[in-house]
Amino acid sequence: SNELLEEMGGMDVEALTHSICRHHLSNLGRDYGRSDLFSLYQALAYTLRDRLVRNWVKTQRSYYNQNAKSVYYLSLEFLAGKSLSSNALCLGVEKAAEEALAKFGVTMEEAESAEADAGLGNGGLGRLASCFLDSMATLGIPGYGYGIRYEYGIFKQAIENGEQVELPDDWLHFGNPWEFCRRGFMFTVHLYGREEKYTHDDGSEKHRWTDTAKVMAMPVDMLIPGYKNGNVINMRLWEAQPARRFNLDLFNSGDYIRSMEDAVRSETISKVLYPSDRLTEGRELRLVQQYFFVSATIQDMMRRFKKLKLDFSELPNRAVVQLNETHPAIAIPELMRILIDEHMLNWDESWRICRRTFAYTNHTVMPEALETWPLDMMSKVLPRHVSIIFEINRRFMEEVKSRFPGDEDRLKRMSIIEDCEHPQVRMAWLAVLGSFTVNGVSALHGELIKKNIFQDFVEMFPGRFTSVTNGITPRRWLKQCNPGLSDLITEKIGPEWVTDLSKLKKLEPLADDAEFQNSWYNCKLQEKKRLVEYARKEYGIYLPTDWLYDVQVKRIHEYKRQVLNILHAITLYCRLKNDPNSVAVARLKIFGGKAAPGYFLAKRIIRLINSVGAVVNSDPTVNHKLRIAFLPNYRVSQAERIIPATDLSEQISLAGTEASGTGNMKFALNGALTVGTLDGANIEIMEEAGRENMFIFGMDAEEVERRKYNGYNPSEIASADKELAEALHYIGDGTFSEGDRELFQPILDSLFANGDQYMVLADYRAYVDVQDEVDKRWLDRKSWLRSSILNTAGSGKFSSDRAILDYANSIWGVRPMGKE
Ligand code: DL6
Repeated sequence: SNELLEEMGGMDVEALTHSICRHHLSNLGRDYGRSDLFSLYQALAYTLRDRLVRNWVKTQRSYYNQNAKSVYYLSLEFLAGKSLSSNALCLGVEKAAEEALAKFGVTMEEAESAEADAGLGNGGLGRLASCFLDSMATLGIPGYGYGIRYEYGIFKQAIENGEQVELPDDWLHFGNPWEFCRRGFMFTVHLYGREEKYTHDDGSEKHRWTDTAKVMAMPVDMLIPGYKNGNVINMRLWEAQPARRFNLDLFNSGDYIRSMEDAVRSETISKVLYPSDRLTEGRELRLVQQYFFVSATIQDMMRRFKKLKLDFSELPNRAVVQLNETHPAIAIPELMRILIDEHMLNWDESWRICRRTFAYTNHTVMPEALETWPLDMMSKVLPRHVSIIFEINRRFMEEVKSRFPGDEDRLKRMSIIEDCEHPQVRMAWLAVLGSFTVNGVSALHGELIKKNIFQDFVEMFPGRFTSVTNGITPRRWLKQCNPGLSDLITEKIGPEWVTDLSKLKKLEPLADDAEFQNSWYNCKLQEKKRLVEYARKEYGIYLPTDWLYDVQVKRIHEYKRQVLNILHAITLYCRLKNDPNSVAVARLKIFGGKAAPGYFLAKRIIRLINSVGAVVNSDPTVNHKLRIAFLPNYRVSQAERIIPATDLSEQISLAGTEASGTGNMKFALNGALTVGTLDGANIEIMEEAGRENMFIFGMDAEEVERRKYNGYNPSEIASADKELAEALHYIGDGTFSEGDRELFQPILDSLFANGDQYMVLADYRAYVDVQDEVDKRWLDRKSWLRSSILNTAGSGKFSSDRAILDYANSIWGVRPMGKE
């Protein structure tokens, strides 16, 4: 059988070309002499998938033979983006694939333009999950990603009349050549029904979940290669299928439509990703999605474990389940249910096993983003689980009572069931109780969650809380997206940085080298030219080339403070209107990002950005020094074009609100200087790159707290700052809305009537002043380039390889596997 595996693996141009032709015939059913861009993309994808599956089989055999403990990374979101270039890169066939495609008259870039982004996530949380899989494969950490194969990923954003319009993301329309659908390996998932008591053969009282509705979960695997190491792991995404395609009785009685209803209802479960990234919507379908993928995943885990024929107490030595946020936290009562109801273990044994199997990552500091489910809804969808959650809570409340006798308030605060008019199940409390470790995603965030949301739990379980700073994969976010800079770096310090990012430190001595600086500058310019071309071709947007590229791309959210950035733009506009020579640096402000479809204010902010842009860009007294571009439909593949071209990275959230950020790391890695607050991982970037190589401004998290405590008055600030008052005035007086004074009133209301929750006005002056510093530095080209190089040199810590090794060592108890 190994011979067969070897046969499939030719990596040279000839073998790839042969395989591309063969797939045109055998998979696409067409003549390779009549290929087109899309068929070439597909055929090359199949060609690479052959090589991936061969390595996957070898990897899985090797892990199995080494009795490896496996990581189950459970995430409702994976933001994979495109796979063609990254798979070719990891397989080490980029050049051969390029040459093979050239025989058909096509470049790799062109072929990849035919691929749809796999956008199965909202933003940072989903992209983090994909970077983590890349690093697990690269490091040889045995593991799986588990999630949902949404038929529709994050919506496509179009901009019409300056406003966001959402369109469905039909990414599977032409099929997905990367995946393997494993129809033969489905699991049944139960829902609804009721809990029933019965007497077991041994006389004990037991429970079972009965009269359930059933739906099938079909595994669909996407293969994730490590970087040039022959390892391949899989991301297993579940697709919902009806338990019965149609109801034969109804069909026979002539009710064709009703006979199909069950099928449609089942398929709805994996139909669409919820496009809200932090406010929980509390919708039943979302809860069903969560349980659906958790149930199938835990069944898959137990199937593998049972093959080992070990005692259940061994489970935590063979598997660790990392919960990416609380979205999969229902896995805790699910494993309890399986052990108690199906395998007849007692409560204490089962709880010990659970508590040693699960770990939970928290990704948010904001209490309103903590997930809760209405108890009545959960009782309807998952009656047995609710009963288990009550028992977990009952025992826990006993523990709290004995530790803190008479402290009723504490009991209320810590109860998993929030006792109010419409009782809620607090998923974060469940996740904390059922996990052996809870981690934040940056040093600051790790401390903040201990101080605020989890304070009571820290008192009871002080050793349970830690933090692991996020990371990004250097393969996609430098090597692949910025080939010019990658080659320059490799030429100077060798190629080891790709798998050991700390090696970038070796660039430090070159930071002042004039020749190196020049080459560095040229790489940036090259990437700007690429972006200019991309924006023209994709969106008909014309960008100037050699300006300062000032970029804020991320989800649109009040706490991320795009409004602060636009206030700065308006201030520059005012200065230029007063005196066209008052601004020294020509600056292009680029914005990008989606707003949750139901988030009114975020959508209005998009409108404001575009409206200011329209006025600025068409005003000749201004547009020689300032332009504003909103690039529609921000996504992974677009980020790969924008980030390498960026000079200035905007990371301006209110201190204490952004858990970590990962965009900030991508920009710094690609040599952008950050203008940022002391928030999330910005602080650690500053520690690594040096404060003098960034533009830190505004309040830190403690000052924010103090200021709030002492009473914060935005109106006072606005009236005391002339430039700020002027900028706000123009938002309100119709300058950017063709005289319409109502259009942006909601934004002004958020800043005044609603108390400026994210303290935009409090940080305005510091922000504008630090932007003046940016201009000064930009004019001192050598100094700018020095800082740019030092940002890249200081990015070693932000590799997802480091993050995964942290998880592996301090949480998972797994080690990278050697080759057999
Ligand atoms: O940890 C990944 C990413 C962080 O970098 C961001 O700072 C944080 O906002 C984001 N959190 C979420 C919370 N989502 N929910 N639910 O997306 O996580």
